[in-house]
Amino acid sequence: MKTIIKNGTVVTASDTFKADVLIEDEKIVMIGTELPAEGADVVDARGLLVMPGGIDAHTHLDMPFGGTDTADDFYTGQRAAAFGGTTCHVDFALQQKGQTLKQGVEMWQKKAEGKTIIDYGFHVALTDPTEESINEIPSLVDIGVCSLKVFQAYKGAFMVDDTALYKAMQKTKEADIMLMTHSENGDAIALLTDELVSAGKLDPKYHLDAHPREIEGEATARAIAIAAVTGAKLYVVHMSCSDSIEQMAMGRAKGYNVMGETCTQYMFKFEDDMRVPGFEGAKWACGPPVRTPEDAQFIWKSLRDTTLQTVATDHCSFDYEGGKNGRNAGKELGKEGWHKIPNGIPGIEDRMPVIYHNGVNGGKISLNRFVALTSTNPAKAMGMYPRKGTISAGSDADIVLWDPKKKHTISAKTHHMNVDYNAYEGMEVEGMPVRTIIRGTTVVDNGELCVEKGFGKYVYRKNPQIV
Ligand code: DUC
Ligand code: ZN
Ligand code: ZN
Repeated sequence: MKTIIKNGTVVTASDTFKADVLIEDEKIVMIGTELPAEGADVVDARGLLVMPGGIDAHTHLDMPFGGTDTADDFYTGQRAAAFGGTTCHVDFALQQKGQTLKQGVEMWQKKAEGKTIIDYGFHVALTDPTEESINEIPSLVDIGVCSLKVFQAYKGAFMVDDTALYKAMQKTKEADIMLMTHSENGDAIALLTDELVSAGKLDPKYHLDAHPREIEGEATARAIAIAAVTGAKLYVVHMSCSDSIEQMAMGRAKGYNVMGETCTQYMFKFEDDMRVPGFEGAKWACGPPVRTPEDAQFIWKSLRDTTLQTVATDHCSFDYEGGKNGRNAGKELGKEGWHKIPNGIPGIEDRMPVIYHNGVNGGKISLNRFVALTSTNPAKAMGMYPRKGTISAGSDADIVLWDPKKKHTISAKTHHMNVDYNAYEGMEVEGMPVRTIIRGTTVVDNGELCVEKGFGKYVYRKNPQIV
């Protein structure tokens, strides 16, 4: 099967140029001007940008959490991703207590099986750091997993202590695996939570008081210090504020193997959104919490100056009013107290348009930087480059055709995510994907899903790079 994308403007993390792209079967085979079109399906991309498909390095689909399960499973989440121009994601498999890391991955493989629309990989979260589990880490590369997550928060659930973090880093260093941290001080959060709840402070806004910015900064500094001592590669997920990002800047200036991710919501949702009267603030409960408009500006600056190198979503969807009509329970669980709100914000579909519109159109980042942050850098960090994350001969033909003039108003009424609200409701964006291609096959074309469940393939990943 041959396809040629003609007359478009190819955009990579480094270059923007007019060229045709020839695809044979699943791969890009040639890029050039006036390429012969004989025997190929011709896609006319006049007026469109031809970019590598988005890669979301941080999602939670079909995950049990906070006394319920996420609203999106692999089908609805990946379908939404494809509509938003994302062609690949890496989801978090959780090790279950008493089980091996590999069993965690197997469990998540089963959740994905038969439901996939886009390509995907798994990180695995170390939640039961026994000697056997620590010793198992290097063998993860055999199953295509080159990233291990450690929670410094969620005491009593996922959190592990610094001994485990240190030992895990020694092992990831040995096996060339990326160690990822959720960096907040879980002991402090647990103490603050008890204090607030015992004092009857139960409204959603108290979630903010239990997750102060200083303890995100502290936990980030601790993870970076341990990475420096062990020499491990460290990727700090969902960095929300200047306190942690300044630590990242320092670590990188010292030449440590460390990098940071932020997520779309931290540039658009703020503490004041959680402080509104009533229960509405529960929509924005996530960990780390949303911060301030000043932090958002700091994040944009850090995305531009390369202190932060990826934008993911931490997509973790719970209905605002769940638990009825056969739907999973959602945010309403926290009506008894903010500490029972399942943490998470949806966004797998919106990341690319929202960052493009506000970042590129808004003059905050260049078009090439947009590609780097949303596709190329996540591919490198997660051991998928250059197979994914670029437009280059030999790469998978994962391509998004982007109409820079197409306008769209984001809304839960029209989104494809299986959740009853949208974090960017009413945002008018200019610049939308019009065709999403994965391994040479059109997956979404002008608002129509073109593949069956099961199309997406597992990606074996190796050799993650600090970008
Ligand atoms: N934070 C969230 O908001 N949801 C899922 C897990 C996490 O760390
Ligand atoms: Zn997290
Ligand atoms: Zn997460």
